[in-house]
Amino acid sequence: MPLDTEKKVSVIGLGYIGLPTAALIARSGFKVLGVDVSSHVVDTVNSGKVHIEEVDLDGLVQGVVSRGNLRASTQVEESDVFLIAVPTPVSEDRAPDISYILDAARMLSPVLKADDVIILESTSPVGTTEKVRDLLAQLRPDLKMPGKGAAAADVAIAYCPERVLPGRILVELINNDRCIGGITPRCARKALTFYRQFVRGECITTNARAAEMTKLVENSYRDVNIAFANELSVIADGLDLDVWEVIRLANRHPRVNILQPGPGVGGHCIAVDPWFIVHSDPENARLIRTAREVNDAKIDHVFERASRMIDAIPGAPIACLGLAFKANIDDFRESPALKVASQLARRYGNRVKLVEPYAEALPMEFAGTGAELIDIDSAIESCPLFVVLVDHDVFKSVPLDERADKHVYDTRGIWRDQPAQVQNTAAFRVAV
Ligand code: SAJ
Repeated sequence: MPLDTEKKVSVIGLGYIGLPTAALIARSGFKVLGVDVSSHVVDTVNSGKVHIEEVDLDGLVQGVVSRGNLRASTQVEESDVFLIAVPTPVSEDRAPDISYILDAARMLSPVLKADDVIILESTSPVGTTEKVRDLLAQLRPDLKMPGKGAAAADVAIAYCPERVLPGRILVELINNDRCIGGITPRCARKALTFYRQFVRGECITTNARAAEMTKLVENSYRDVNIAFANELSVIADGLDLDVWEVIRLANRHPRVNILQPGPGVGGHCIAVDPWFIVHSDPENARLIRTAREVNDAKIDHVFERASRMIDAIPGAPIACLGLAFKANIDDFRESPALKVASQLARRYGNRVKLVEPYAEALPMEFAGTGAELIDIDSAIESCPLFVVLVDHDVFKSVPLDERADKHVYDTRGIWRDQPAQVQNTAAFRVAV
């Protein structure tokens, strides 16, 4: 199919999803306007730079900005396709907050015209795309909205969740299958035509509500499965078993595939999205809620267990390895490692040394604690106690002879060759 690159695309929200998406669409030849409320983000993008760390994103943005295919603004302009990729946080009481999505709809409504396509990509509770449609119907009574009355609609509205893994965003944006839910089948077809121009994965159409739920289900599925691994690890701690060994052996069964335990579940997706389902049906979402609770409780378990190791060796400096929510990225959102390390810093003050190759300065959670950021070599030189919180490659590559005498609590199972007498196990606790 020839590219319809005469069309102008506006991407509202230039975050972890919006910016890579905008840059990829621009690389396909479309003229793309990235819209963000932050003038810092807008200025950064217009200068060909990026404000987030993601593999290969800097070169891509630099290229499309210099060719004039991507520019950024705080103001939305007339376009043919509007793609909304703004955050949907949960509030204190675990209710989803769709106000940024509705703000984006309000922002684009004055420039909306017949034949435009509006696509929501933000993770959303079921029914949000219809709410966007209802808001636009209210703001633009001159345009016929889809699913309202029998007449053909003037604009198309669809929901198409992103599914990309941080660290692999650009590859997965192109290659992953997409699920495209239209308010009507015609909306889905229009959105499909757009995605086919830059997505290589299969694009499957459905209705908007099913697509919204699909996204939430994917992340809840993973949360439930990680909760199983985390629950096993707490049980294994009590029984003084090596949980990684047990999982490795159990996974030899042809129909068993247990995930890996860690200090908890972080990131802005898996630790958040299941609450959207719980909120929409609290009575029936029992397993999904419990999984969230199990994964959150793992953070407290790790903190308590690390404290027991630290209390056994009074006064010794403690190296906490990693603050990011997972390996090899600079994203600290909802990070269990950051939560454990900051609690340790509040309890043990300047004894706590943080090693995080992806941080230039300590996050504000450590303000006033006396904890400091050091590199891995200084930690090996100066710290007898280690709490491994993130499985960054640089930590994995520390050879045994450099850490054989360290007391280690390894929440990620990357240093399983550590001598038993210095691992934070029941045997260690008896020895000290
Ligand atoms: N984790 C474990 N054990 C595991 C796997 C992960 O403890 O075996 C932890 C990680 O350390 C991290 C958290 O879970 O703290 C989440 O990491 P992740 O790599 O599983 O996922 P995210 O949050 O980076 O990305 C997820 C992906 N969803 C699924 O795999 C179903 C991604 O495809 C989504 O696009 C993304 O959420 C999103 O934006 O929703």
